[in-house]
Amino acid sequence: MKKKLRILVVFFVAIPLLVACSSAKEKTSKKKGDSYTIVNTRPWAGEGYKKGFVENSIKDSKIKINWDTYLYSDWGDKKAVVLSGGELPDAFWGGSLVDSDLAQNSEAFISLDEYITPEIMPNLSKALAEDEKLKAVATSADGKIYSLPARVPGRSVVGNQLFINHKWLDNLGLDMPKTYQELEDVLREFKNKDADGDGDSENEIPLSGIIYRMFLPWGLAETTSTIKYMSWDDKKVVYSPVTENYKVAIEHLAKLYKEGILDQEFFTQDNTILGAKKMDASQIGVTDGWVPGPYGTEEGEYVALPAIESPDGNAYVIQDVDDYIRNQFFVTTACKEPKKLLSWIDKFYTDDASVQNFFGSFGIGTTKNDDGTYQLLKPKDPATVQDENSWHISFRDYGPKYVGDNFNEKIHMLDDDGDGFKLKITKDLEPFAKPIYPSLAFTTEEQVRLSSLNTDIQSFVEEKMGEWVTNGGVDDEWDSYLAQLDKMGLEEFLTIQQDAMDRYFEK
Ligand SMILES: [Ca+2]
Repeated sequence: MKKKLRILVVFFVAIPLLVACSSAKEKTSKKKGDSYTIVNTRPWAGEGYKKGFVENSIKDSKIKINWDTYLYSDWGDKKAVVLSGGELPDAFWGGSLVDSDLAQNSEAFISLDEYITPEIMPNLSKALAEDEKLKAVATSADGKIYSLPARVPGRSVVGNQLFINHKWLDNLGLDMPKTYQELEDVLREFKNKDADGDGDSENEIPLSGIIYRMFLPWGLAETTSTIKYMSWDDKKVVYSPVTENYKVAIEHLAKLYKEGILDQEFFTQDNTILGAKKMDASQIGVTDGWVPGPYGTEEGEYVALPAIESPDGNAYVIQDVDDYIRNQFFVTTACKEPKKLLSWIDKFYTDDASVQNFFGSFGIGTTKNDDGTYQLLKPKDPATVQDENSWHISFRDYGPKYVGDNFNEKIHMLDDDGDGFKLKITKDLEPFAKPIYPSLAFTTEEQVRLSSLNTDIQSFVEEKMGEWVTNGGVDDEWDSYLAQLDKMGLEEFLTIQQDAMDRYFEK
């Protein structure tokens, strides 16, 4: 990058000699340099995401962007080198860095507060003034903003959810379960009978997937927190694995395991093995996921399981998505003129831009109607689903964007495809969704300490989780388990997070 800057300087010095009549204003802007390098990470190769809004807005802003792009599969190895290699880029796009990167390299990044003004960033300033959650998500523990936030359009309230094999229900003449007891009875039938009808009553796996998502009936839902198993109640942090509900849940899951209802490989299989099982609809009765589609060729056998009434009378659903996302744009100390860069970035914070950068630009992935609503376009390749296509033709989950409340009402989705389909299959679950665990910001010291405490605590909790579900013993060992967690610093672990949550709600 330094080399490129030097070439630019030489070039601009020569310009006035040749173009004597160029305006003073233009010269000033060019002298300061208007070329920026941005590190960006992508799931796949391809440049489709730049077409339309991105290219046009760059042109309109009279700047040049050099995208330093890495595939997700390579970025893990390259990140440390890019952050410490001496030649920093001007900025990092969303998806490339997380809180701990900022904490460990804080000297590499500038605070953006002085640029978030109605003059330089009118759209973002307005959004931050109107939306307290956006501000809380963006603000660091020291009260400053080091990375820009986003609120994405088109997001369902419920993310991952449970699916049931309705062909198995039909084969055995069973009704869709509505309570946890009915679900358990259905799973037991799946286990004891030839649910898939292949003549073998021993080859069904009634329940498999990600273990923590099976804790739902006890109100222990997975959250988006970077620390696993965190929950909260009335602004107080709760570590689920030390609650009474968790203990009861473990006892029930141990019972299901012993009966062969819970996948016997639950704790030993990796994602590849689990993924292969999910691809074969003849193997699993109930499992989790984003949509039933990825379960392979027999897609259509699975339908969304309704919110199941738990023994306590409530129904719970998985809560693992948030439409508010932090860390979507970082500016480094290498950036010579952040003002111009950020004034371009501000263009991403309008409704039109947010739609285009999540679903694809107008004429490519979307159109804007005269009444102010938006229409999603079918992918050119009919074999591609819309949400996957959107990842190809937009920044999708990453990068600056913002829409207000109830914005989804303005988007005409494709009913049976991608995001439209997801919204359809989560609609009945929405009333049961609880507010998502807040995206907490930690100081550098807190972040380091928390990571260190969590390493021991999480590995101990998961070791015991697997042991108790497969071999039993949770009741006998519960007290010594709690004592061990105390020794591992559970109190400090919770205090750090409570302090962050208190700060979050003060903002
Ligand atoms: Ca069978």
